[in-house]
Amino acid sequence: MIVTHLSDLDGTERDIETTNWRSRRLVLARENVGFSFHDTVIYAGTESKFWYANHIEAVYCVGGEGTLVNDDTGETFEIKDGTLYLLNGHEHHTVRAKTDLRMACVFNPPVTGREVHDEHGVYPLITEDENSDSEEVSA
Ligand code: 9YT
Repeated sequence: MIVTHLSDLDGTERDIETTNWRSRRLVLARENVGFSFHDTVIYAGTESKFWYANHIEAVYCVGGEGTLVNDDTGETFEIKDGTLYLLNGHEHHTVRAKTDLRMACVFNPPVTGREVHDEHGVYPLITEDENSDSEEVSA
């Protein structure tokens, strides 16, 4: 069993901040449980484009207000406390945060923590491999 608190992650390599968001990764691939689990805050007033070509992601809003656009279809959705979106089709999407949006995010396959969004907003597929440092498959 692993017990942790969000504040334990502050300033560690599990705490990632960009101009638009901060994400603390409570569960990563190294825990070897088949998913990663993140507490992400998307900052008020920002617009972020994402595309997870290699991952399925569930995003559950637990605070704040914003909008989500499915850039593949043009559909727009309101995001507020209690909204879940499941990216089960690797959709290109845009998140606009009206206020700080607090999101609980689950990724399958799990994020390792070494991914960096490429120019398309894609995370490469990196798997934990006990025989090498990392295995990277481009998107
Ligand atoms: C809302 C959203 O897509 N969050 C993703 C998590 C964040 N980009 C991370 O931890 O890398």
